[in-house]
Amino acid sequence: DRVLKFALVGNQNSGKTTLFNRLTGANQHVGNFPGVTVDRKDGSIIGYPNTVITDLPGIYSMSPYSSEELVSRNFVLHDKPDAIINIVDATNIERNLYLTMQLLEMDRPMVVALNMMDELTGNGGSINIKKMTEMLGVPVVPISAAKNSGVNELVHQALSVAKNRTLPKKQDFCLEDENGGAVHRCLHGVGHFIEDHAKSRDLPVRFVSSKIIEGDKQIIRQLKLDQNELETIEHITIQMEKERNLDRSAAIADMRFAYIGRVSKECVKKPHESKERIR
Ligand code: GDP
Ligand code: MG
Ligand code: K
Repeated sequence: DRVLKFALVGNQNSGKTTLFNRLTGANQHVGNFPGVTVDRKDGSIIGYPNTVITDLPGIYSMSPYSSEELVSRNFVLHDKPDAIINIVDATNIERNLYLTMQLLEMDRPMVVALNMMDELTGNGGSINIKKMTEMLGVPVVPISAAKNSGVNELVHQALSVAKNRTLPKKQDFCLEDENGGAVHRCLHGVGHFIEDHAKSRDLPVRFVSSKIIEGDKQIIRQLKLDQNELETIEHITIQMEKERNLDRSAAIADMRFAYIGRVSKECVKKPHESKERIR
């Protein structure tokens, strides 16, 4: 059997280390990512010697502004883990899903480990897991890494998407893009334009499109776009900024947060306010 590679990705304080320790026990080794002083931990999942899980640095975004962010996205783009395990703090869901949205764009097999469920439910909150699975297009597994609940089911789902190479179901995150779908049109326009460049370099079209619109120099360099192509993309992007009345980065972020807002509204029952708990 081939070795299945997993990447553990999440925000700081989402419980990544706690989960990694649960998954690997003593089967860990510690190192460094090449060229940067970012810690790297690898281990095999207990009971599955033909697996390697890599604990990536805690990050909020897949932008290129820190070594941690670059290490994480290069790992997903170039090392191509068989599946991503995205750990999300269920008590801080809107903030954590910002990274999830970008991971989904990377179009790799993925599961969401919804952590800290003990804390959320302990405070009277709840999450509609079926609905969230539907809206994100990947399996969502409620867990408590600290209490060791849900972890077996998480392993089961992660092995399943990795073995079957199950990609996220295509969702249109631009649904909330009012003003006549300007961001939607821009993403599709740019996507169409760079599709061949991206595919020939085995890069995910949707992720690359949003990064180019955001002006990401590393991705632009990797795609080897010529001056004419860059000018066309700039033209499409300026058009979108005018229609949306936001700058490019704000418009892309706004689109992600609008979708997150909908996921949260439809799937999450927040813990009671303390006043209500007393009553
Ligand atoms: P990391 O920064 O993502 O590596 O997060 P850690 O694993 O260090 O966890 C951050 C804090 O959250 C620690 O105090 C953990 O004990 C706590 N924690 C982790 N998982 C859970 C959980 O499932 N439930 C609760 N209530 N706390 C947790
Ligand atoms: Mg940690
Ligand atoms: K906490």
